[in-house]
Amino acid sequence: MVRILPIPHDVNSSYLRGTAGGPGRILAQEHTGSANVYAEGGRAIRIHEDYQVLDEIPVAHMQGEEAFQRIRGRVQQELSGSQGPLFCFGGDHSISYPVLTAYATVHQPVHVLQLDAHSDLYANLDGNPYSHASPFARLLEQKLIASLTQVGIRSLTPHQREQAARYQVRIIEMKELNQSWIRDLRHPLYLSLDMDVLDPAFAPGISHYEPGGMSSRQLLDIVQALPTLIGADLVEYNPARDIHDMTAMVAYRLMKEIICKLG
Ligand SMILES: [Mn+2]
Repeated sequence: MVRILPIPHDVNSSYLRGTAGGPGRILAQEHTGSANVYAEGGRAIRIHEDYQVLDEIPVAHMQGEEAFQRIRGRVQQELSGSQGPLFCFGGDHSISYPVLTAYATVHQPVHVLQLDAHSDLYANLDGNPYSHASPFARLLEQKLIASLTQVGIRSLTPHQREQAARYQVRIIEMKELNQSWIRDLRHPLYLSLDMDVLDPAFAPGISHYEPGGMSSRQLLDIVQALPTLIGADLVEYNPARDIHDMTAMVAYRLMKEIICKLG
């Protein structure tokens, strides 16, 4: 059974706070009466009835290494119980560092697919090595993931191109988007989905607006074409920037489709 783990943590965001309020707002969409519980493949995904929403990790106001230790420890604990796959909810993208560190500790370094407007490969940003712009630099330099494939990227700097070359990151930029990379993905596969991979027109409830992104349809097609996942996170939904919960509803739809891929 898939278990959902809220991680409301946004102190490592470089521009705006607010993503700590994301998990609660997305989960609430199931009970608004606006949509039914079915994924597009026909499967009913009753989050609160058929799956387990775990108690959130209390890291909303915790800083730095202390918060990451809490996240890493809790994810390790949940994974070692072998009670089924985890779906982690940010929070900002910094949480993927402690979450994937836990996967590497409990199982083995996993192959990661990152869907994102940004490569998040900065050695550090504004002097913060835990920045939400740096989780994948930390994971790669410590060899905590087996490989990284990034799709939808449209904000690369020369520094990030150097980092990508150094760590052999495969990048499919948004300007060259297709689906041929899907057949090259390796197992065990983990999905890290940053909501800003979507064009801001489709997902205004995010902190960083990068034009020229995916439509909701393009992203759903990609998720549905993926092989089975060992785990996933969904990050960077910022309810403070949303309009009538429209981005929360997109995230709710994506959560249902991703759960179908978690077995
Ligand atoms: Mn991003």
